Amino acid sequence: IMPGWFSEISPMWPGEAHSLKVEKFLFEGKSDYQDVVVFESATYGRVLVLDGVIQLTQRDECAYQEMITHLPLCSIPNPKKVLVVGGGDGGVLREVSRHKSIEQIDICEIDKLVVDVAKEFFPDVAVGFDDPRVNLHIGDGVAFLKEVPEGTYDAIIVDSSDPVGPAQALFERPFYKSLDRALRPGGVICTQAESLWLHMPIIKDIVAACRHTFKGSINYAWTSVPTYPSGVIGFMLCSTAGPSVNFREPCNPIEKAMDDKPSSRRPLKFYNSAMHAAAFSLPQFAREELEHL
Ligand code: AAT
Repeated sequence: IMPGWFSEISPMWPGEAHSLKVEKFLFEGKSDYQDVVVFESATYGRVLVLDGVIQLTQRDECAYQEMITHLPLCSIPNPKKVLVVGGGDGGVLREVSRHKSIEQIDICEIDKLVVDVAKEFFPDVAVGFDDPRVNLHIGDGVAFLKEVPEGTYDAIIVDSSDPVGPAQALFERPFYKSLDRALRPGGVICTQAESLWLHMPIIKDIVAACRHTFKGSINYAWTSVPTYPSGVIGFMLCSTAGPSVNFREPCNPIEKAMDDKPSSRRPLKFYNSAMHAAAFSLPQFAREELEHL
């Protein structure tokens, strides 16, 4: 490990570690769930790290937060009620609130320290909490979903950390079942679904579990996020039984979906309809491994 640099080391990506030069450590704390660190990097702005794993940087958070949100919300007409699981930094909330059809945004984040740290160190991300449609619940997403009445949400976005630690249950079959139950017919989920370069066995498990659970369409999408392991991240998009959803051709394009009222939110930096369509093109090795699951 080089002095003055942060290296992201984990058994989830053995033999490699992306490193960022540290200008200054801004926060180091420990919650009931995880170690929380914020540092100022030389080239990616401020960085949020949980249990040694990068969750976001100021420079590239736009790619992940915009894609994980607008891929599902632009794929259904008139989304009104949305649930976010994880996402305690507020970035996904910021993106959901761009949609003018939205009436209610619930969020269930396990770790209050993530919310507090985001509000202090990442105001451009935590701005998502300022929307009056947002209801924050601090608790485990698995327990929260058990209490949700059947058919409540149009879309559920699972912005979760990797399947080691508090997020492990968010990658298991009973949790997918509870998502399916919580959605209205034709409702959609979008979950953080790891890297094609590193996690093919995990991705195969996710796809198989979703095929088993969701009776609508099942699609894997991916995009580029330079500070995530291997520089890419994927998303699992599924719809329930009911009105069919074609994720590849968004029926609710972002230009029409977005609020046209003047707003303090920054404009989109990453997502557009061409990026949406492109996200579903998979490299040959992935196509071969995923198509017959
Ligand atoms: N938008 C930033 C990216 C994230 S954040 C993941 C969030 O999920 C964290 O705030 C974490 O505290 C929360 N979380 C973990 N487990 C649970 C749970 N069981 N219930 C509710 N919230 C939970 C993801 C970055 C992906 C990194 C890829 N390597």
